[in-house]
Amino acid sequence: MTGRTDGRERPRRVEPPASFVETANVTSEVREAFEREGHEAWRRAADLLEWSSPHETVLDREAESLTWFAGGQLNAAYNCVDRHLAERKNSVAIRWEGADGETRVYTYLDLYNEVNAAAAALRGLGVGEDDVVTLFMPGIPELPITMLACARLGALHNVVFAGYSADELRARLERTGSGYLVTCDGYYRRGSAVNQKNKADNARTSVEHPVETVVVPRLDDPYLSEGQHDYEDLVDAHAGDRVDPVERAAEDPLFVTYTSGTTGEPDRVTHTTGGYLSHVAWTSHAVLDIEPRDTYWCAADVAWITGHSYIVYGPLALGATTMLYEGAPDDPERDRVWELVDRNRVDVFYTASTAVRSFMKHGAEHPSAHDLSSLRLLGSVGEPMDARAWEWYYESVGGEECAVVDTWWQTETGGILVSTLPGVDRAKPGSAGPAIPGVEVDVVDAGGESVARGEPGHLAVTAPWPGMHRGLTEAAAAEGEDWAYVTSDRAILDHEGYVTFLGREDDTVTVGDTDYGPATIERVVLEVEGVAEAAVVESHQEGGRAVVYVCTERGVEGDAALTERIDHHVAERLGEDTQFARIVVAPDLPKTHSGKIMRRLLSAVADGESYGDTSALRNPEAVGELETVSGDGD
Ligand code: 6R9
Repeated sequence: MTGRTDGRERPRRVEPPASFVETANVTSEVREAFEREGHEAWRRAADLLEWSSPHETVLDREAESLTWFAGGQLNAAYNCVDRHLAERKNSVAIRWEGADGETRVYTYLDLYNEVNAAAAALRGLGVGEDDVVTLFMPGIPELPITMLACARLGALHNVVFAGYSADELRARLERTGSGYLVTCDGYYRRGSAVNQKNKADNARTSVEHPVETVVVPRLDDPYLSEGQHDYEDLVDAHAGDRVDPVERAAEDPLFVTYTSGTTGEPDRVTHTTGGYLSHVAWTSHAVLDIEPRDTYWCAADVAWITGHSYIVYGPLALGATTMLYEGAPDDPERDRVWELVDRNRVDVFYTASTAVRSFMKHGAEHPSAHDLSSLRLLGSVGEPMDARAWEWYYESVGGEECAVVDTWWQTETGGILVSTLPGVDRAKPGSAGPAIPGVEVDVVDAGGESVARGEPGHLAVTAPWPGMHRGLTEAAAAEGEDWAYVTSDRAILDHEGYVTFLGREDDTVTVGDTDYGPATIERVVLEVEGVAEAAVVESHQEGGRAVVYVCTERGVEGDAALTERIDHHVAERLGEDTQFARIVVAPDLPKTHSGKIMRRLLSAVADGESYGDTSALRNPEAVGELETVSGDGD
């Protein structure tokens, strides 16, 4: 394999495929325009939408808080649905694949009817502008439909990951003062029906305020508790109703959500209607290169910000077909994802980098067994992507003919901020890329001063962008012109302005006298042939030394020879004093619903401590397997 970067050679650069460049949505002209026009250039993002009143300013720095597109009025559901009816009413808006093999297709006209009926039903229950409606469902069509129904009413949705416990749901109902809950009786996961309503009931009855509850019947034997409403009955009763989209000011909130919280307490984040929607439509267009005729699949959980921005709002704002998948990527077979790409002729595919590494673990024979020639662009998000996973994605999935983008952003940023422009910039596998046009980044030390290029520090975003969340626009105002949003991500900026991410500050691992971002060490471990996934954590029991968890590629033994190879390679690359306390070979690593490795849980397992509730995990079964493996190693 080419392109291994070991820090000594010049990293490999990959030009965008010629066929991609020919049709790419944006060219280098866009970067030049942003350089020339400054923040005024962001009007291009707003221009992708239809506004009922146009904005007066692009960015108002004088206002009490930074204001994007002030004076503009719009409705997000109108932009994602109604305005496409004239030209695309019979085009598919949502193509749904259920975990049990059921499929459903919604044209833009179907979606218009469903969203109107759901909005009428919610309004009938009392939902009005600025009310918070909590949605507690997996990836079933009723989830994007009710999100859009809320947006139509100017109500804020608060989507809670379906796997969360009753307690997590209760906390979110309470913290948002949400008086409405739309949930389901249950859903299918890995061949079994999972009950959802008991959790919802437990949460609902333990909050102080009343919670009007609607239940989507997903299983065969729906049942309701007293006073609850059946979603289908409600929507049927409102079939054919029309609800005027409520005009919202650009700065009015669109929804609330919570940060991923793999380490600390999750924070509440509120996104705006105009800035957020412009930002996600623009980045769907410029970075993910989505065109209205595309079938686009973002294989992520809708409850994650990635699902909000790039399953629902971005692609629908552009009038594309967005795929929604309820099940697990390897269920019932390991080639499930590729079978779906093949059968649905997916043009653009976007998923978590940790998912790419688990596909790599399962082996290239799975993608090669399918016709993936419809693919044009492959995207990755959620955790740093190492060069080997990048190359695997590019070769084994993309057949070296797709653009590959590694996109960095956060719940707080609303949409993508760092990524190559796929038809313009060369990719450097292992590095996410430069800031997108209009976004400025720097790497700073603990005191906020810029560090030298090539040195690690914190990533700071040094100019405002439209998708910034509400709290950020307010906090930033106090700082005046020189404000910067310093993230808790460790990163290195190279001389071409490309950013390499090293992991979160809170996951730092100390080895010898050096503090490493976990990704620095994990990248080196992932260079070892046969290692597909890796996570490095600090162990208190081992005197603060690092423990590394690895998963091997299919057919590779996790034996002493492998651990020796890892030790040897790490010592060679990072120095002889970089010794791990233990190397644990595991079948799978615990990941959150946003695909992030739960390093906190891994360090608890390493120390034999209790790790509490695992409901925040997408694969809770991985924990039991880990304990057995770690136990064996002691
Ligand atoms: C979209 C999303 C945000 C954190 C972020 C960073 C990590 C996301 C990344 C990445 C390296 C990438 N992250 N994308 N790290 N390269 N391409 O993931 O939002 O769930 O809020 O997480 O994810 O650490 O700070 P969120």
